[in-house]
Amino acid sequence: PKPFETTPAVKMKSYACQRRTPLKHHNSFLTDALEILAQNAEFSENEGRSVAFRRSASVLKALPHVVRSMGDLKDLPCLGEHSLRVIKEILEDGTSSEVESTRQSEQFQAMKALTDVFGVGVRTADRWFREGLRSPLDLIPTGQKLNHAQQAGVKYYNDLNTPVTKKEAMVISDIVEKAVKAVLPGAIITLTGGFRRGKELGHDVDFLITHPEEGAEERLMPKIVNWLDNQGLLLYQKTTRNSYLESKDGPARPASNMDRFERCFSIFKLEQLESDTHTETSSYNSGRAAGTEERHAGSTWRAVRVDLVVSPYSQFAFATLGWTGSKLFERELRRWAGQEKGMSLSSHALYDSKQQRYLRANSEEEIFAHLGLEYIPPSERNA
Ligand code: DGT
Ligand code: MG
Repeated sequence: PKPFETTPAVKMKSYACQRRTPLKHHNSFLTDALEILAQNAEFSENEGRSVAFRRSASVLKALPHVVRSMGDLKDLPCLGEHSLRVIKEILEDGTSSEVESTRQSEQFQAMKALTDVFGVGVRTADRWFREGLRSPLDLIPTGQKLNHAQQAGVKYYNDLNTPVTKKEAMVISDIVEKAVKAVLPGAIITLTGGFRRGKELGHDVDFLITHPEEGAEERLMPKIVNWLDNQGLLLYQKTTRNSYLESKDGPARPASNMDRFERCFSIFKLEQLESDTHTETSSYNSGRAAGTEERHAGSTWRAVRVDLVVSPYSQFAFATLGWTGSKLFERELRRWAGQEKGMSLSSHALYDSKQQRYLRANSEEEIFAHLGLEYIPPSERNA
């Protein structure tokens, strides 16, 4: 092939849920940059701008080749003027000045460090930033009022910002399996989130739990939590009850994309894997500026974020789809349902406004079919 020939245009669908997006792709040098701008927009609560950058990045992730010139982007959807400008700069100069100055700005770095604390959202981080705080370490001398989640977040800051490996996720799977089976025989446990999509590393481990007998899953979480706690496996947990039936705004139209399942945000105390204790333990705490938990070199455990969700069997397919991600893929599924199909999709149900009825599904495949979409397996939902 001639060296400067542009790659033949790829026919690309405009919704991420219409495309296959593998985990490993060819354009990280561009998508990392666009995602910095997306994150920065989130820090200033500019959601529209953030989603625009995320959609642009996602299109590049779905490309089967490296982008080498602007010509390679011809006919691609979702690439706005701003994203194109950034891409052009990177293709020509190797970096984008806007991305680099964002990355290096005091505000961006502080917002990143503060929102990296478990339990701290953008609003809180922004308030702290305006009060002069720059890192979790600043929280202690200023005597900020912290809720229980944030206290745990500060205490285990280093561990919780050390990516969870697939191996660790598997160990936690075994523990959760054991806990759930002990309190409700016959229950079904599914690993969801990034690990279901094939990621090697994650920020947490997500599980969905159900039981084939509808109703058997009610009030299950406190029992699971009790079992785990009695084994000394929990450093923190907050359980919220199922509020789906009580909600006034109708099942498929929750107030936000937050769902209403019985849910437990937790921090597990995970015994270090034999092979990791010698080689990796010290790296958890060394060389990191922030973090407040002094841990001795011989420490044999570490803190890991685990999310548990309990779903009734009749909603399990929707919950599985809703909890597998990626976040952008989920958002695009809901947008597709609403804008293209006149339907409303949540992690609980799918409502067809034209037919004025809920559409049932026993599998993710059936949900894609209801939505008129080709089935995309979890490993290709990395939008
Ligand atoms: P990571 O960062 O490695 O944990 O990556 P993910 O993709 O596992 O992200 P995570 O754990 O934040 O969330 C897993 C998926 O679950 C995410 O793609 C969307 C969904 N999800 C997270 N929180 C909620 C929620 O409150 N409600 C609903 N409906 N879905 C949620
Ligand atoms: Mg996750």
